[in-house]
Amino acid sequence: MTTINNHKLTKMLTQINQSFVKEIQQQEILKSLFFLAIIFLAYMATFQPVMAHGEKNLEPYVRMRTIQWYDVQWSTQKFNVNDEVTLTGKFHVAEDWPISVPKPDASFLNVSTPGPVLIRTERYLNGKPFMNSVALQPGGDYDFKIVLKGRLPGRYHIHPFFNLRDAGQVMGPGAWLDIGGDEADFTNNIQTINGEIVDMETYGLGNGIFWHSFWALLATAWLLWWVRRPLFIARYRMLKAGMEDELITPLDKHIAKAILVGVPVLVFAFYTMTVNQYPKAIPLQASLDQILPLSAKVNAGVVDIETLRAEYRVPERAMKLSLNIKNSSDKPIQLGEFATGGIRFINKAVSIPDHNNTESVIATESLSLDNPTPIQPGEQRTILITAGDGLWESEKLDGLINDADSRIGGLVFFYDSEGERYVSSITSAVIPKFN
Ligand SMILES: [Cu+2]
Repeated sequence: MTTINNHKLTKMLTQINQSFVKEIQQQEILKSLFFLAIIFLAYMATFQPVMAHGEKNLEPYVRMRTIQWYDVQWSTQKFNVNDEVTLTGKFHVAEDWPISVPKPDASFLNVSTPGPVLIRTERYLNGKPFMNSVALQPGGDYDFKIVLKGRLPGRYHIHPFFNLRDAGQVMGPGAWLDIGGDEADFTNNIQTINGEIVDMETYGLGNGIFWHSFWALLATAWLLWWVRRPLFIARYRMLKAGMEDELITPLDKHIAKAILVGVPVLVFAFYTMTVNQYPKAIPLQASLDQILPLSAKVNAGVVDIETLRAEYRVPERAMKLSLNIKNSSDKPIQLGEFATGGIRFINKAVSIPDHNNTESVIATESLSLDNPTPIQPGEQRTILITAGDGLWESEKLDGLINDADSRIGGLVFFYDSEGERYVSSITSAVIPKFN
């Protein structure tokens, strides 16, 4: 009797205990949900409208030592739906490509947009049209041209960028574009090689939806066929118990055979129908375009530059570069600009004919030279330049000193007495100075 009583008692106690534990658990869950909600609301309250889109997120050495953009220019920044706009620019592929970034042997030049607000109609690299990815040569200079057409009205911040395989996106300078007009007016008609005019906005849409849904339904049905039964643990136990033959029924086998034969037959049948209906078709291109860099660097052998020392002074937010410059041209030259990671440090003492209407971050009056007199033809001189501006911090380039790869890269622009420009790419390890 006592054992039964004890047993009953234990059971009762356990039940009480369990319901108590349950109540406490529920309370705990409610409490945590409440706190999560508070945290979420507090977080939401600190949100600002997002004005950037990740340009500053990439490590400074990737932004400074991979694709070095310059002269990026929009033909217009205010246009209407259906109007064409041209984006042109140049970039230098840094010689000192970071060791941790895969070499740019498959890179895709694109334009970042918030959704399909533009369509790209043409794209050129060094004057050659190209559709695919391209292999870039470190040390090479390239010029590009992209023709776009307005699609959705609005005001957008648009950047050219390079997608580097296995490395990510290197953003070029951005610009605000105002697209006016009416979305309904947008047309995107092209003529096929058969002379037929097709509307690219709707062409083949029904077909695409049908085939996607068809395969999705078939795949889901096959998945559900198996998922509706007891899954892993039950099946594992049956397998352990030597009942593996019962895991797959004869009906399963029949259906599997029907799919195995049916799907390839279906694909082949519809493929044949398509080929008969469209005998002249060009497959989607997936090759790698080979486009050589511009034949000779504009400044090859004319202005030689060597970086002797680079020092980043944290309190002053200033990069001090000691440069050894040899002017082999026949005119005096002056250093007018230092550009890195999307920032342009301008020496206001030099008048610069500008080829840039993107609002790449420009620090005017931020570049000073210890010896501003022009470098004479044949002269070799070591000068100390200081690029000092809060932009090092606000553009998050000063994170360089915390990188495992604390090397800087950038472009130095020289101008001779007749306004001719010489571009040099520099690179150096950076020594941080904290006081
Ligand atoms: Cu932007």
